[in-house]
Amino acid sequence: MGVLNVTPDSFSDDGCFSQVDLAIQQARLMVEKGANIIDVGGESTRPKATPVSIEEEIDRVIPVIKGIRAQHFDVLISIDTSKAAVMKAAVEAGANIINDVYALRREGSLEMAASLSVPVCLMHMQDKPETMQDAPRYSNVLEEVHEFFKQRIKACEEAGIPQNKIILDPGFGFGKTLQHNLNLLANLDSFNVYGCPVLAGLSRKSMLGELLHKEVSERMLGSVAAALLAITKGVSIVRVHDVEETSDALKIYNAVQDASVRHTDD
Ligand code: 8Y7
Repeated sequence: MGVLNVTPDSFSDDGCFSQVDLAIQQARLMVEKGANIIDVGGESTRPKATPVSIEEEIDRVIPVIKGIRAQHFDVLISIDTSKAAVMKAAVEAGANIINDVYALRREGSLEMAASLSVPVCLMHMQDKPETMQDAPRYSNVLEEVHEFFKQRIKACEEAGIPQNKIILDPGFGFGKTLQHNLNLLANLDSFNVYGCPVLAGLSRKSMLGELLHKEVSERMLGSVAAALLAITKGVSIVRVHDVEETSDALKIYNAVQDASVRHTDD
């Protein structure tokens, strides 16, 4: 899953291409480099980020989703939003998956996702983006994330979203300290018990910065290593910025996996 941020500052507009054209160009590049899903987001979920209105978010993401669809790329589109109205507009414009960092806990989103009948990614987050990194606390982060998944799967099923349409994500960096994140990463394989695909988003995150003492722009190799580690623990989807580099790592991994299931040289 390649990240496509369509916030006003995410593309340098040189005057020749519109923001929408640049975003579509970026999507094309990610598909060519091996992305199977493009995650389109119009609102930053970074700590301290200011929320945007429904109208503004729709104005940002819908032209990009329609544009990607018009190019007939062989790719799924996920819409990164927690707002019911944005989910509806995005799916009507051609999005295939809802990626909600609030795991359908905001007003009307559970019912909306059920009525749209597309797969949903339920991400764990403690608190909300504005304050989640102030003082994250758990008695046992792993148990609490499991408990959260059980509750959200149940809520989804009661709303008419079957388990086979659910993707689970422990939400690295969302209301978690470095130790919480490492504990979750070390035990990522424990989330495979639900029979749902697991998604991991580790790309360029501050936990990598803390471990490597590197700025965002210098975290590519760490991100690839973290993505590969997540894959070895059974995740089905990795959400990344560096599609080409991650795709190289996955090709090596897949070749070795294929060889190990064949057991012979021919
Ligand atoms: C994640 C995410 C972000 C993640 C899922 C960033 C939108 C922060 N991170 N969605 N979104 N999982 N499912 O650093 O980890 O990319 S935004």
